[in-house]
Amino acid sequence: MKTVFDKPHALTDVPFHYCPGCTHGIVHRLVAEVMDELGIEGKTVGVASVGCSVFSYNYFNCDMVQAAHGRAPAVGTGVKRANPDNIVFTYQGDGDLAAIGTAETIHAATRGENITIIFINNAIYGMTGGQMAPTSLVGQITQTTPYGRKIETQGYPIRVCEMLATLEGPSYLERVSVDDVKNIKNAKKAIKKAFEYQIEGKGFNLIEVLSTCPTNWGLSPVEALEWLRNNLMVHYPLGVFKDKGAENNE
Ligand SMILES: Cc1ncc(C[n+]2csc(CCOP(=O)(O)OP(=O)(O)O)c2C)c(N)n1
Ligand code: SF4
Repeated sequence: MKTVFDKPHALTDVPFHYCPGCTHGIVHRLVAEVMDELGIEGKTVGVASVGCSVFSYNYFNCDMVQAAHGRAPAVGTGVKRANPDNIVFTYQGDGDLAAIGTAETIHAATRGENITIIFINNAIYGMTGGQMAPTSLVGQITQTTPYGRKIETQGYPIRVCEMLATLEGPSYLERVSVDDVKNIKNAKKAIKKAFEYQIEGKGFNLIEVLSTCPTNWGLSPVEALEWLRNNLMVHYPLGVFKDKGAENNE
């Protein structure tokens, strides 16, 4: 019988540990499909971060290293500089990238390091049980904001792509979502373009993926997708925030 749907080669056979309805798995698949299509599995090094996706080192078939919390862009920088022929990506949550790892993110971006960052924005700390993240929305109830995030005490949510777009270093910044088929297809296009930019030596690129955490949002998988659409996407508009490749072609 003809196989019409299979696992990408760049994913191992280890079953994902993610909760039902969590979109980490979709993003893993997209990254793996892109590796397959670009034929780069053998020279790709992924940097796993701290958070629910820490076990991504068990799921991707390429070489993987695991960075201390927030340090993935610094580790990725070292791997890429030591072996410029490797294709290097980090895979980080919002707690990892935009809280403890803010400095590493901003400095790798401003240096224009030729690495790809896959940034999972689910507006919460998933692994540790649902504390507020820098990207949690105003009013969002979390374990550490039981009455909702308040501007007076917790400040405003950080829009990472918009913030990094003020720097000259990044070559490509795009925010995507994986809430429906159309957006999943767009997300894959963006991830592929990011890897292609790295292969072409264009420098730092980051794809922010709006994602679900049904477990810590306290919602069913379907409700979580609706919450993402009706809330996350409103505060975090999808789109390209920087594309030096496109600018150069104008
Ligand atoms: C230095 C250090 N501080 C704190 C922790 C605890 N910790 C583990 S995961 C995590 C947050 C992860 O949240 P996020 O990056 O949003 O990823 P998610 O789990 O939502 O995918 C924290 C604070 C740690 N492991 N190491
Ligand atoms: S806790 Fe949230 S982010 Fe972590 S696996 Fe479960 S749904 Fe996904």
